Amino acid sequence: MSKFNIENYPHKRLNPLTGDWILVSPHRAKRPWQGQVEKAVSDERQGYDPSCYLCPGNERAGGKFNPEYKGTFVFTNDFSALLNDSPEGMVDEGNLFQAKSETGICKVICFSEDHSMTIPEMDVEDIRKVIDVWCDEFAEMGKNEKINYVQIFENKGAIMGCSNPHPHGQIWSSSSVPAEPAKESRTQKEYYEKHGTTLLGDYLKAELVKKDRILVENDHFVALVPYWAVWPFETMIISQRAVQNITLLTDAERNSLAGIYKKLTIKYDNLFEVSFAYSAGPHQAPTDGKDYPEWHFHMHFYPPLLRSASVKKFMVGYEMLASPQRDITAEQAAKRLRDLSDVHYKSK
Ligand code: H2U
Ligand code: ZN
Repeated sequence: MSKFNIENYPHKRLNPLTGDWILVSPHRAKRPWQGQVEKAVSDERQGYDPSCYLCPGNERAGGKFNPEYKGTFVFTNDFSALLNDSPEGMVDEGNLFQAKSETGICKVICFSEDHSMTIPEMDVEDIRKVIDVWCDEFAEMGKNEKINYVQIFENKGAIMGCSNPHPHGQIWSSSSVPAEPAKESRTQKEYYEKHGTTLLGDYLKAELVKKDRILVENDHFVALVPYWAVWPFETMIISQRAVQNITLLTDAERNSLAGIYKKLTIKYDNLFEVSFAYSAGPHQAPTDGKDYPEWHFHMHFYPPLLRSASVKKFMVGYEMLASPQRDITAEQAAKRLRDLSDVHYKSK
C-alpha cells in the first residue's frame, strides 16, 4: 500500500475552534447518487410582492404594518424565541433535571426594500448599510445589562428553512452565551493564553502562505474554505486584524467586509447558477462588559448544496450518530469556488 496522504486516504481533521474532529473520505467523491433531488426553485421575483410580510407598507403576520421603508428596516420579531421580560429562575431537580430561564431580544432586519434582491446582487454601498445596522444593533443590544451575547445571522433559501425570499436576516441576543460561540470562546482563550496571539490570526497567516484554501482576499478580510470544513462548500470570512466585535471595525474595514460578503456570495451563486442557499453569520466576543483579547471576528457560511442546484448534503446516519463526514476535500471545494467568475451569472 502506498504512503498515507490526505488527498487520497480517509482521515480525520481537527477543528481548533470547536475541538471537534471531522472525518474526510476523499476516495468516495465519485460515489453515485440515486437519492433525493431537491426541486430547483425558480428565482424570478418582482421588486414588490403584495403578499410578502417584509415588503414596505405590507401587513405582517402579527397585524403590524411595515413603514414605506427604503434600504434597511429593523423590527422586533413578532414571534420572538426569546423574551426580554420573561421571569428569571431555575429548576434544579438533581443532576439530571436542570433548567434555567433564558432572556433575550430577537429582531428581523430587512436588507432592502426590493423583494427581488439578494446580497450577491446588491450594490456594495447597500450591503455596507446592512453592516452598519449590524454594528448599531450589536452596540445597542450589547449595552443591555441582561444581554451577554448577540448572534446575527442570515438564513437564505427555502432549503435552509428560510420562510421568505425577501432579503433579510435576524439577530437573536441572549442572557447566556450559546453553545457554539461558547466552544469558540474557550478554545480561543486557551490558544491566546498559550501563544499570546489569536488562534484565527495565526491560522490566517498560515493559510495565506499555503494559498490552497483561499478564495478571496482584500485589504482587511480573507474568505477561505477552512481546513476543517464540514459542509461541502462551507467557508469563513476572517478579519485580517484581530478585533473582538464588529463595532471595532474602521470605516474602511466595514466597506471591505461588505465587498468580500458580495464577492463570496457571487461565487456561491455562480457555482450551480442558482441563488445559493446558506446559513451565515458572524461570531463575536460576548457582550458582558469584559475584555476578550482572544476573540477574533469572523463569519461562518454553512451552505447545504453538494453536487448541483438540486442535490444537497444530508447530515444523517453516521453524521448524526457518530461524527460529521465529507467526501470532496476542503482543497477541492476551494479550487472550484476560487476558479469561478467574480461576475454574477445573471449580469453576464
Ligand atoms: P427566517 O429568517 O427563517 O425566514 O425567519 C423570518 C423571521 O420573521 C421569523 O423568525 C419572523 C419570524 O418569526 N416574522 C415576523 O416577525 N413577523 C411576521 O409577520 C412574519 C415572520
Ligand atoms: Zn418582499
